[in-house]
Amino acid sequence: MSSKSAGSANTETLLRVMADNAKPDQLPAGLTVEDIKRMYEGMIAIRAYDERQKNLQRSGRIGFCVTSTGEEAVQVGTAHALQPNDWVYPYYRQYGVMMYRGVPLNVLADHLYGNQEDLAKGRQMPAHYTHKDTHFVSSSSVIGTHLIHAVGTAMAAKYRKDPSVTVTYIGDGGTSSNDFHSSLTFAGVFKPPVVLFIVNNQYAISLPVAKQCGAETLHAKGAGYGVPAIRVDGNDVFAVYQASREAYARARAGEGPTLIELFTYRAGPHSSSDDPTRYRGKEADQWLSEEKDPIARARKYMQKLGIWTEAYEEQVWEETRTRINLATTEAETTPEPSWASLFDDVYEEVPPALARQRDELLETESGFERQHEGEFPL
Ligand SMILES: Cc1ncc(C[n+]2csc(CCOP(=O)(O)OP(=O)(O)O)c2C)c(N)n1
Repeated sequence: MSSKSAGSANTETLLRVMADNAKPDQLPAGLTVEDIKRMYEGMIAIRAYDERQKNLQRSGRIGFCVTSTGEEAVQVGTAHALQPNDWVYPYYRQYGVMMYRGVPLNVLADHLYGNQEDLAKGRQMPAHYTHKDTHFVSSSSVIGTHLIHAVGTAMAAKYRKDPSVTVTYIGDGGTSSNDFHSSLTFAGVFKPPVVLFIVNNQYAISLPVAKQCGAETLHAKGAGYGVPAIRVDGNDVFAVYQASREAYARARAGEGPTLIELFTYRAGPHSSSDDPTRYRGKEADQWLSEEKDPIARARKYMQKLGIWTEAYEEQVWEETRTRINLATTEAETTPEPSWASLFDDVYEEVPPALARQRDELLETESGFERQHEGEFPL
């Protein structure tokens, strides 16, 4: 019997591609130099977006944000292997998958501000992105519920002989939810084309994973449900890609579900409302060191392949920051949704009592604006 817990790295059980310091003698399976650069740039885009979100929140220009610093490889590695018709059921920390699938930055920025262009019309909690055209399903704040929807979507695809794969993500904390149990039960029995990623970033807000789960690893949970499982170094973008690609291929070939634990670390706070210094020491800094940071590791690998220069690095950062700043500046100057839009999408024909309330509200809104004109500049 082992006394190791799901919180330890247990590195011998982790799938890795960037495992040693040797110069790679070939590119990672399935990837070209262009792919590698695209993945690297995708990780930088997430890091830069987080940097911007954090600054906007700290300066009071947006109310709330969720970042994923340190978890960029999880998002890019899993997204790179997806096909356009596949379905994504994220939780709040995987907006990078949406960015990587080509959703314009304005879509993300508009949601951050909840303005009138926000696809959720300012009604969702911030950081709960959605994008219908890329099959990025709006996440629920209630931990775990989306896993059931994901497995159901995959069951429907199997029934309709639709070749899409459904992927979903859950945190280490989320693996304790009832819905994790229900979804794994259905996945194991009906064997739909679904891939479930456990993002083991080692904390559920302040609770370390060792207090969340008594098993040695989180991927061990798959065996109990008859779902093949693998544990991957979640800061090795090429290993994440390799495991994802193989699992998606299995799903597409009718071989059923896979559970993949991605071992990583949440280097930032849980959200902008959290202060991690209250429950952990300086360990977060180590996870952004040259040895552990997923971006630094990919950079070193690219250096060894001879496909990275400082000029390239500077150019990528500068272009990325410019694009992000432009999108957030535009979002900031876009008006907020009108009060009357509260009444949209509820009834096909607004009932008379509700119509009266809407009209009263509209009068109040215009009266309020007249009274306070110029008092609330953006
Ligand atoms: C059913 C439910 N219980 C509790 C919460 C409060 N809550 C929000 S996020 C969170 C922690 C989730 O941690 P984890 O699943 O490890 O994901 P992470 O945020 O670390 O990426 C909790 C407990 C909730 N939203 N839903």
